[in-house]
Amino acid sequence: MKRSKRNFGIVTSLLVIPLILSACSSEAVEENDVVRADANKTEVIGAHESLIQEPVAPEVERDGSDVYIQMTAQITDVEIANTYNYKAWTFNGEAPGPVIVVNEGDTIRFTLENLDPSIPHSMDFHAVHTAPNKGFADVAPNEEGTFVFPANSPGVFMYHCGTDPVLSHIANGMHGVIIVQPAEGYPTDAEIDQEFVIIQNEWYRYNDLEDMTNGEPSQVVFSTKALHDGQVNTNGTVGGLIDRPLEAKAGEKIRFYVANMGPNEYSSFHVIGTVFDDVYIDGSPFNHYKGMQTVGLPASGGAVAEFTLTDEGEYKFVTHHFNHV
Ligand SMILES: [Cu+2]
Repeated sequence: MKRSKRNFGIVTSLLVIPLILSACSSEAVEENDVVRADANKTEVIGAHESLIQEPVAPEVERDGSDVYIQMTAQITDVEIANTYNYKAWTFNGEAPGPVIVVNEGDTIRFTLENLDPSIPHSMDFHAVHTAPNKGFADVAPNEEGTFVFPANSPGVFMYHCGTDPVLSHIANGMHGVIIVQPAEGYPTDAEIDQEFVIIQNEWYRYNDLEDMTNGEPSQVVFSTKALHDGQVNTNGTVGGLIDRPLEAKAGEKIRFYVANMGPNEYSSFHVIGTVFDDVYIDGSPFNHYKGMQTVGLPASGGAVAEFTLTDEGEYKFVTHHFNHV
């Protein structure tokens, strides 16, 4: 596999794009119940070998402050780069998984349906308080598990599969964002004209825990998840937003719900050609900062980042760790 990395986005008078390019090829050879795609320990679990499970949309239904959320763990090919499909371990067939939005004070009644025929998966919501051995417990293949959590902390949170080895489950694609909207809103709500979800994650050599642990990411990518009807929804694909840049008008105030899935890299999130007027670290209204050039996002970190593009044009966003750009 050839490794190359580029990671930045573009904003126009219209808005943003992230991208990365890389090339990769794999050639599968069966070995016991594992398929080794090359000498670099690229391992497809035998039961996953020819498995492409059609993405199943999440179900979210509200009954008062009870929110019933049904999601799937499933195996799906995700295009990481042109001609390079990664047999991702996913939530609902997307990597990153679909964005989930609830309100502060809601009770999340969550069901995980594990469609993977071979290994257990689970759900770890960073937005909740629970005993992980109970609330984030493994769900066996072809079974489902139901868990109940209060969502009492507003913010932009990561969710991910917490099944051992967690690094493999996250790096193979099982991560996403849950937004808990603050009960009293953000002080800048009335100023916002457009809002988008932006997620950074990195990819490694296929299902190679050694590479995930000690290697360098082969791709560092941005994606966007549809927050409103008609918005673009992408996977963590190199250049995924280049062909379909996010759009806004010059002078509009833009809000990004931005999060870094890692699993390993820090993100120094920066939009070239502007300054973040208002930032809420981890999306908490209490963590209100002004005038930030770059928003630091540790692995699993999130933020609400707001800015205005005064001049018409194309604006890129990057992680300012330029070895990844
Ligand atoms: Cu998993």
